Amino acid sequence: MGIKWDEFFITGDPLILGSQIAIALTMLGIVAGLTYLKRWKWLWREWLTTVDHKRIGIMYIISAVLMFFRGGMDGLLMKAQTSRPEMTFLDAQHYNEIFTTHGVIMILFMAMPFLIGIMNVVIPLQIGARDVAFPQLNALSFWLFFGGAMLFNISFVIGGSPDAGWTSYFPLAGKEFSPGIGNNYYAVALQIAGIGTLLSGINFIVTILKMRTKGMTLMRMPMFSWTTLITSVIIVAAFPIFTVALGLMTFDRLYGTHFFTLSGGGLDMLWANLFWLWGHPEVYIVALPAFGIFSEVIATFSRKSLFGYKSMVISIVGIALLSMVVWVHHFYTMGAGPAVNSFFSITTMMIAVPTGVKMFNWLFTMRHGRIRTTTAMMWALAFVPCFVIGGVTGVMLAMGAADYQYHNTLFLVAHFHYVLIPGVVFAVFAGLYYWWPKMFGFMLNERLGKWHFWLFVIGFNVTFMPMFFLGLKGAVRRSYTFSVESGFSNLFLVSALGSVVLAAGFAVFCYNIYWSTRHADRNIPGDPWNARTLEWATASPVQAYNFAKLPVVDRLDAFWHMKKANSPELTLKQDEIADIHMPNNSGLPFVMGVVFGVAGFLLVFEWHLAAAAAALGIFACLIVRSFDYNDGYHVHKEEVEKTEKAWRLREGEVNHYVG
Ligand code: HEM
Ligand SMILES: [Cu+2]
Repeated sequence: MGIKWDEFFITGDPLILGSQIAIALTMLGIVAGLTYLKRWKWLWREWLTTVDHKRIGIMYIISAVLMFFRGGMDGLLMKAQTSRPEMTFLDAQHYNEIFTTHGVIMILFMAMPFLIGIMNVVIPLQIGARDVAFPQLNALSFWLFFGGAMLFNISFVIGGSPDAGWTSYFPLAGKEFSPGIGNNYYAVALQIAGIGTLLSGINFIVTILKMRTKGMTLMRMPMFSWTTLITSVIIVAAFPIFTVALGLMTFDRLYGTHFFTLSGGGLDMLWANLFWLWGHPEVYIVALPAFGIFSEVIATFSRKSLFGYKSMVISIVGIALLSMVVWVHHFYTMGAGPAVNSFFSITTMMIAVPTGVKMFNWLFTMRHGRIRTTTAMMWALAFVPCFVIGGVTGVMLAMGAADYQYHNTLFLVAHFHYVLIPGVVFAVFAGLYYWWPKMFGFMLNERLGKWHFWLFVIGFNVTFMPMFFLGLKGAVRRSYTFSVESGFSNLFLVSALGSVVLAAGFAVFCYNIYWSTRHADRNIPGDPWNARTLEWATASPVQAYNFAKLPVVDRLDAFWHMKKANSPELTLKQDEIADIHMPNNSGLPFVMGVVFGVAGFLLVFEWHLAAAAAALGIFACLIVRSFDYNDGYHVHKEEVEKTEKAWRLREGEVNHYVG
């Protein structure tokens, strides 16, 4: 068993050969650069072994930017291929592989790590804590995610990419119709990354329930903390379903079982049901935190507290519950019958209600507010109309009977990009512009930010708006080409041109990071936006231990009111400073990520004995961990005092210090 050696490296395609060379050169470049700058030790000590939530968050975000680049390239390649009728730039097989990797990477390796990264950076600060509940587990989450992502990405050059769509439906995804190993990558890599996500969910639930600072009741939590809590609950509810489904898929593909293969008495639609039982909640796993980000940004830049806080919380909980009972809307055409389809039509449409409530809450927050159109706020402003288009077309798709027309057309593709790009990508950009100073101690350039914004938003609309009309005219999704006679040419061309503008917007964002890293002012206050929540009561960038003394909260938006009242809570007195206990770094999570990755790789290639041997490494790591009695270190008083003085005593700082 196992793969033949001549199939190991993908050869014969100039595009892939070019990428192989580029990847090899980049790797060499990184190794050479690190060696030349003598940064290996630094990399290991400060980053690879870190258990600091802020650094872990930053590593998530860096990975997400890279994955956005890869997923975006896939998107552009597809747009290039369909820019003209009968193009031969990509063949059918290649197109299949590209929309599959694009979908998986965008959802699981771009949207998820971006949001989990921002949660990591922000949540402990927002609730007034020194870290998450389980810092080392947090690092393990990251390295499992990263191991899974890397494993998935190498499929492109070693062994072959999965090609059965991001939904990987059976029977297509089974061994019979996809005998290559591409779909093994899907089953194994998503499993590894998924375990990481599940652990993150558990970690954030415990963190938010147990580590809030004094006085911060649940109903005094910032909205981003609420959305993170509910998202984590959905993660814990939904990801195990995916774990099981992928496990069964692995058995079907690797060990000849027949859970999903019709020929062996299995049920192919069982996969579709399990997939969407996870997959639909997954959409809310990425959308809810994004709503939380918009809530923070809109409140701050309207200089008002969030309108309808309670109804917002109720809506989030409502969306979370409903998200579990709508999954069949992804396959009305399965033939479950009118009664079943009607039930799922109604539950799906019901989601529009709490979502509408949230929309109005954001609008009412802005009403009579003194709005500041910073780049972060611009993303929130653009989100509202764009997301409404995504939502309204969603209600159209929700109607079971009508869906027989829309199903599998580009109308659907346009719909979910109108949900995911404004609902997730705009939010991530808003969040990055907003919280950047907390992460890095300087701001992203606002002028470049505006360029980034306009190019991206215009490009996005020009790319995806035509797809609605293409879909209504009958253009199907996942089709690598079309004929001149179809009459689709013009709309496809406009859409392709739009994607170039979109890409230019992303390029400006990357340039902004580069420019700001080199030139931005490093002398910025802790609270540069005049914001409302506790993360702004820290230095920019945040001190390693977050808070010298944990803040005490007596209402919602407490930091804002402390500033108004010039409250003594903002002043650190010398006698309040004490030693701060911190967890030690650990190399174990990184090692476990590597071991999981290697074992996964061997499993993908169906080298079972080797995979089993590598998996023993996981147990070895667990054993080592059980004998780890090290319980951290203390940051000494004197050092805390020095650090706090350095930022609190600066002019214009709202956080004070008295000796
Ligand atoms: C950045 C610009 C983007 C472009 C140019 C783009 C373009 C495309 C295209 C052309 C398709 C395939 C249409 C077809 O033939 O069926 C597609 C599918 C898809 N896209 Fe995007 N997309 C972008 C961003 C995103 C983002 C941000 C997400 C998610 C967060 C996303 C998720 C998906 C998914 C899940 C699919 C379905 C894949 C499948 O059929 O298995 N895309 N996209
Ligand atoms: Cu759904």
